[in-house]
Parts: sequence; C-alpha cells; structure tokens
Amino acid sequence: MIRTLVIALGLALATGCRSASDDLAQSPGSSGSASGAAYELTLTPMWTAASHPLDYPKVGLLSGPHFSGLIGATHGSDFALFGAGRAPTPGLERLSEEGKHSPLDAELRAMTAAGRAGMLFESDAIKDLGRSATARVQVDDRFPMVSVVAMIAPSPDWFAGVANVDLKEGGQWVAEKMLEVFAWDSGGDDGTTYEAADADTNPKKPTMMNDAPHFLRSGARVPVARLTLKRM
Ligand SMILES: [Ca+2]
Ligand SMILES: [Ca+2]
Repeated sequence: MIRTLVIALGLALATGCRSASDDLAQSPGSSGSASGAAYELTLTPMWTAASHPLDYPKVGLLSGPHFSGLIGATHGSDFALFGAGRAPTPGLERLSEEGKHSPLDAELRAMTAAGRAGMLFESDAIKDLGRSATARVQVDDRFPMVSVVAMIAPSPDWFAGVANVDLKEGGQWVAEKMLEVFAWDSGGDDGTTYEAADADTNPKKPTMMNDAPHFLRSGARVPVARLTLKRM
C-alpha cells in the first residue's frame, strides 16, 4: 500500500515537472534552450549639454538632440556588429548617418540565417534623452554575446555602441552587467560637427572610437550612455 502511494506520488511529480518545462519552452520569446538566459537590456543616455557642452545641438520643436532606436543582435565570437579598424557595412553607415534600422536589420537577419548571429532586437528612438530605452534579449551557449548601436543625432556618422558583451563568465550567466557606452565614428561621412552638411566618405574609412573634441574632456573620453544588462 505504501509502495503504491510512493509510486503514484513519483508519477505525479514526474508529470508535474514535465508540464512545467513544456510551459517554459512555449513561453513567448523563450528559445526553449535549457542553457539559455533572458536579459533586460537598458540604454540610459548620458549625452547632455552639461556633459558634452561643445556645440551641443539646440533643442527644437521638431528636432533636437536624440538617439535613434537601438538595434543589435546576439552572437558568438565569430561575428561583430562593428569594430575598430573595420570599414562600416552599408547598414551600419546608414544607421550612423540617418538613424534608420534598414538595411542593418536585413544584414543582421542574414547573419542569423547563416548561423552566425542569434536574435535581432530593436527599440523605438530615444527622443527624450531623459528616458531610457529597453529591449529583451535572449542569449544561449551558441550566441552568448550582445552588440548594440544607436545613432547620435544630429551628427555626420556618429553612434553610441557596445560590441561583444559576453554574458557568460566562468561558465555562468552573469546576474547583471553595467557598461559605459562611448561615441564611435562609423567612417561613412567626413563631417566634423554635429550639424555638418553631408560629406560622404569614399572609400569608407575604418570605424573608430570617436575622439572628436565633442566627446573629450581633458583628453579623456566622456561616455554618452550607460548600458545595463539584467538577467530576468
Ligand atoms: Ca566620420
Ligand atoms: Ca556616408
């Protein structure tokens, strides 16, 4: 009698476990991978007239200093959305000059189709620099890294970005990671001020960290945003 009860209890527990994991696998946005982790990515602007006073763009009724929507991807170590010393892709160039996600989104989807990137994520533009933008990011063992960019607007080809943030450290998913985000120059335009007229660069120059005087104080780079990745 007792043995029968124990078996029945064991079956009930096994059934319970199975249905719980089924629910998890079917939850929206879940990769279904037991080795994955979900993060909330938050970009908090720190690009203000006080922190970056040189030529800081005027606030207008219809325009003014803002960031484009974030766009990024999860990936492994054989892919980088951007990197110092590499010419920009057409997608990164357009993102950095016009804030448009196309064709960068198509480039990232092609990387996903080729098995070199995981998920694409995006946010709306940050029109009010007093607010943050967020996106939900799902990483796994194959694609444990995150890269993300947003245009600094107005600007010739300047963007805020972080590449190759590895969310797995020492074999564990990190609980939270916070990074300073610096300005970059994509290498697609020769303008040297925020509101310079278009001056397309051909051939493209390599993407570099942006050492225009707008982003330096006493020779040190001043971050334009903070990026937080918090495990959900
Ligand atoms: Ca440039
Ligand atoms: Ca250009």
